[in-house]
Amino acid sequence: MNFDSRAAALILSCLLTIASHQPAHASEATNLLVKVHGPKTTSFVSSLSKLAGHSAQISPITQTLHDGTRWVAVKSASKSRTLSVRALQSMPGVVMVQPNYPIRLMHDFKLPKGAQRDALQHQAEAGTLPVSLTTLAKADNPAIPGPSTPGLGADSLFSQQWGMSDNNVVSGWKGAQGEGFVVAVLDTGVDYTHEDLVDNMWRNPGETGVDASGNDMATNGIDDDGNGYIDDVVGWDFAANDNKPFDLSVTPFELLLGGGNPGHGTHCAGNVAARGDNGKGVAGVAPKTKIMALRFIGETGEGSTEAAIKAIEYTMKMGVKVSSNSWGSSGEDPEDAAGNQALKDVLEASRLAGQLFVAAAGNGDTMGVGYDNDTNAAPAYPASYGYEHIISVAAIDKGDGLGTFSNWGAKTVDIGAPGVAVFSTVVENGYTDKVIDFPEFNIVANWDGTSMAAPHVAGAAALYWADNPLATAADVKKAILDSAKPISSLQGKAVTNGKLSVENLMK
Ligand SMILES: [Ca+2]
Ligand SMILES: [Ca+2]
Ligand SMILES: [Ca+2]
Repeated sequence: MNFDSRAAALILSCLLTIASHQPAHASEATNLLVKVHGPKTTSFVSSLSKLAGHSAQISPITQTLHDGTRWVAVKSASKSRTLSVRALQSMPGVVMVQPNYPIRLMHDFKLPKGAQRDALQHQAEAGTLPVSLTTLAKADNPAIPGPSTPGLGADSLFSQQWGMSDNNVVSGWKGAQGEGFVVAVLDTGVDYTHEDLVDNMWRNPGETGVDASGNDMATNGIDDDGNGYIDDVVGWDFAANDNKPFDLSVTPFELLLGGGNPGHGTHCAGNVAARGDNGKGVAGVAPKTKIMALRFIGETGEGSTEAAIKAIEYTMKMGVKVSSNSWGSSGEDPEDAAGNQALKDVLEASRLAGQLFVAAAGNGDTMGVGYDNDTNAAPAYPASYGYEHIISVAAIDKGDGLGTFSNWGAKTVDIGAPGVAVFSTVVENGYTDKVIDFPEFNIVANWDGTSMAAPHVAGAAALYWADNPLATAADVKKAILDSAKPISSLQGKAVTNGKLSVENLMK
């Protein structure tokens, strides 16, 4: 099959992250999450240390939860020294043990077997691949630019963002434009040096300015605000464990042959809050809101439940109200009755903290459930978890059609938003609606996915909440859902039967 003709099918196969299934009840493992009675955490850690000696690394990953428990990550030091699940389960204070479910970008974006793939491989072996296919968009972890003054002027590429006109966001900007508000983007990171994002990056006030010795707190190597993270100025990288949540992507060649991250988080961040009216590029739904970059999926498209939980914990610690979540976990295999309880527990904590959790409804094709997937019947997590602070977002196209790949669900999907051929920011000062664009090889695919739709809703939540600071998460969700514009493609397929309307929301 020709890749180009498959573009619709491949649409964002890579753009929603999904956890792969691993045996949940393996008797031995090297990487586990353990739920412990909170007061017993210290004694658990010390007795486990004694039991496992130096063969295990033990680290708490949540605060004490509403039920008095907390989650601890337990890893054996080497693959050959596995941990006995039974031994862990029988330890005093242990409530349950589960796998540290992987969360990863789907890899089926890669070229299927066939002539095109063979030709690329042949060229790679011959060393004749074009440089454009083997070059990273940008090297990892560039320095974090200091604060600067945003420019002024029209966003010259704004007209290419069909989703912004569809929502009539401009009419929603008559009042506030999301000033003073922060949205956390939990994803593959963000190109925080991008000209249209840099001035909207969140700056941790506790790591900004100078310390008592006159050194820049952003780079002094000290955890100045005592939140457990050193020099976390614009967010944190929970995948690489450093203070630069840069959106490192693989080369186009690697993406085509082996899969990986195509710069997903930077595209999502632009939809939330690319800087508006700065004389550059595009504008997000909330053009003056700040983006907190929380990277928990790496360049190969892999992350973990542990890293996702730490990112959510970080948002709570830093008082964030809205997070944008274009990723999925499938630790809820029907054969795995316990499911991803650790993820569920931290989502309940997020609900209790008064947050709004905006989630991509999921792309059925990438989840192995096929097109036209009804999440009432085949749920997609975290979007389909029943917590009332989640807004589950389907993808619609320019003509109000439901994206062919998009999940839907009369009770489990709330609303539609732009998610087909979405134009936004990409790594290294780029702007595009194409994930990959090599017409000379007949390889072209759009930025399509519920991954792209969710950030539009997160941006809308920021706009509304900035304007209504006394509102609760429930109020904001109700306002967004109540102002949805009905469209025929979502009749009976979403709670609202309709799509996001920033214009109606901000009236
Ligand atoms: Ca810190
Ligand atoms: Ca510091
Ligand atoms: Ca701009």
